[in-house]
Order: sequence, then structure tokens, then C-alpha cells
Amino acid sequence: MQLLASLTSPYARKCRAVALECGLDDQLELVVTNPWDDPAALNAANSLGKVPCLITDDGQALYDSPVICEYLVAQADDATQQRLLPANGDARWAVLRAQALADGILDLGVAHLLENRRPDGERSPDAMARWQRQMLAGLDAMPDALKALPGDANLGHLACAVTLLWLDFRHRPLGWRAGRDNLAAWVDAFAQRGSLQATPPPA
Ligand SMILES: N[C@@H](CCC(=O)N[C@@H](CS)C(=O)NCC(=O)O)C(=O)O
Repeated sequence: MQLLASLTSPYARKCRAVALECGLDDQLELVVTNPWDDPAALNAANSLGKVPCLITDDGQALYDSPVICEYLVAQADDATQQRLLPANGDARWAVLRAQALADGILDLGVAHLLENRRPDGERSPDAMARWQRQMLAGLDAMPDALKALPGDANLGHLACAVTLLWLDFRHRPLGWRAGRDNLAAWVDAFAQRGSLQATPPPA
């Protein structure tokens, strides 16, 4: 399998961490791909031109990151599958909700980052302020989303941790840690997992 991904994409980091948690690292080739260069291989595989995109051994192209994660989990042994993404019941919805919350915060953060890179006079301060408010509201919802999760290391935990670590990387001025001591302590401890230690964005 090949994963077309940039080293800074948090969505890709989530997929790479899941692959490691599934013991699939030696079956997954990382093809470093910058979507902003409009690479032909990425555009051919994913018409949306976004990373991550997984090319399976039988040539299927899978996106976006929740679909890739679900595919990777399906390749793992039964116990790992059940740990990372329970097959049914409330536990499954809790994991998927936590992932959706985490990915949603990323979507807002990416939109904010791109807007911030626009030239002076072309940014929308209203949109940026709204995205920031939504990110903070999402962060306020995260402790409850984490509390609802089964076990202590599933796809929901990984998605939330990757999002918080990406905020540290790209959104320092947001200051998400202020007043969120428990969430900050949780992510600092969870970040010690091998799957996250092995996938940091480049310094
Ligand atoms: N919902 C997608 C989001 C992927 C995404 O936005 N990736 C960014 C990089 S972090 C990208 O490829 N952007 C290129 C573009 O928007 O043209 C997922 O979960 O995979």
C-alpha cells in the first residue's frame, strides 16, 4: 500500500499513526506528496487533489482520512480492530464522533491558516474570527468526547491527540492550552505513544 501524504498534514499523521497501531508500517510506503504542487499522481488518484490518499495493493485509491483509517483498521487483527474502532454499538459512535470533532477542528484550523496566508487586504477578519470561535468551542467539547470513548487508545483518542498537537505546531497564538490543563496533560501523556513519537511534523 502507498500513502500519498505530506509530512505536515495532520490528517495524514492520523492515518500514519493508525497504520502503526495496526502493525502495518512495513506494508505501507509513505510517498511524500505536496498537494499544493498539483502533482499528477495525486490528482489522478484523488480528484479532490488532497492528501492523504491511500493506494491499496489492488490499486484502489481511498480518501479521505476517516475512510483510510477505517480501511487500515480493517486490515488489523480482530483485537486491534475492536480496540481502535469497535464494530458496533455506542462505543463505535463515540469513536467516530470524537474523530469527527477532531477533524472538524482541523478543517477550521486549515481554513484559518490559508486565509491568514492571503495578502493584506484580502483576508476576511470576520470569517477568521468565526473559525477561531468554532475551534475553541470544539476544544471545549473535546473533554466530554474523550470521556465517552471506550478504552484509552482508539481512533478517537488518536484523532484528538493529532489535532491538539497540530494546534501546537500551527496555531500557537490560539493558546488552546490556557484554561484546559486536563486536556493539555492528557495530550502530553498520550503523545508519548510510539505511533505519535514516530510521526511528528518536521521541525
Ligand atoms: N477531509 C480531508 C481533509 C484533507 C485535507 O484538507 N488535506 C490538505 C492538507 S492538510 C490538502 O491536501 N489540501 C490541499 C487542497 O486543499 O488543495 C481528510 O480528512 O483527509
